[in-house]
Amino acid sequence: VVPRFEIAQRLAPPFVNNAFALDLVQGLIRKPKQISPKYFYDEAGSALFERITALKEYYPTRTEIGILEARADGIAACVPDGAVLVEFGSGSSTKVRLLLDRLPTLHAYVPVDISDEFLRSSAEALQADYPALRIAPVAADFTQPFTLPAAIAGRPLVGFFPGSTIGNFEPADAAVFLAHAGSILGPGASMIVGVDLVKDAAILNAAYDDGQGVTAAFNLNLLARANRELAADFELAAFAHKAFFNPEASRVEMHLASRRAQEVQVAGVRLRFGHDETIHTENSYKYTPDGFRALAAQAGWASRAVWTDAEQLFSVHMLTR
Ligand code: AVJ
Repeated sequence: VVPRFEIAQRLAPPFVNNAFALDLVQGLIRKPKQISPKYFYDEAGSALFERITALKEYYPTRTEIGILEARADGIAACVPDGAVLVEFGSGSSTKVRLLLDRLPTLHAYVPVDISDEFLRSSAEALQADYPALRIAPVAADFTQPFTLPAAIAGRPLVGFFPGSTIGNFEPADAAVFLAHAGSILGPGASMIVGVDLVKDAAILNAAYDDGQGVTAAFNLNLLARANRELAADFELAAFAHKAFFNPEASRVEMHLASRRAQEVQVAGVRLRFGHDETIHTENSYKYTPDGFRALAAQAGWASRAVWTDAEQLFSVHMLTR
């Protein structure tokens, strides 16, 4: 791995402090080439992800919503009166509404999100629909230490981490994140985590390579974003979307494969791609109920309950510590 300061020296002046430029060039110099999936989510990428969640092949979103609805009583029974719900990476605060509807005694909701602007507008929209709810947004990177609002001190805390976002972490990093969430929430806390399940490869492959090509566009948007933001000259038609379940690693992998040998400029740096050379853009880990319980146990959490749908596509875990 080439050190970051050496990468920075190679970037054109406007990009020396640009984290996306640094991470992308650093990742494209490596073998195999790679980049963090966090860069998928600019405005265009977030809109494409919204379209993915509505695809017939992409079962996770609707299945998790179905579990949260069908198991609302069981979930509510695990949340003490007067508790505070803390959502890690709250985005538009859509799924939490399913919980809020069933938790009338909740003291407050703390959405934590890196985008300050998005956080404010989502909190405002939520407040309009839940006028009696205390909403205390925290603008922070939820993977880093942050402080909860002082006003909620002494309240029982319940974390919420839906969407199988946990699947984007390497398993060891997922355990580190769960331990970090545990130290922020403190002893006696609970945590509700949505986790995609290991299943038949055909179902997984279709979910990440849909017939309409929306997931392909989502993957390729990484290159389009580099063209927009980093003065890059990726020819999108010269890269192919690849997505497949890797059963040994228990993860769906997404890659972008160079359709021919080519050279590309990114932030003033020339990069070479071989024919069929790939950029590894995402891992989406899948767990069995027991496998996730064991991971949570490593991070100091005990399993109180796990709910799944009838087809065993998705799971929602209730953890306590
Ligand atoms: C938002 C990380 C849960 O892994 O299923 C969807 C992202 N990637 N289609 C997932 C994604 C391709 C999604 N997560």
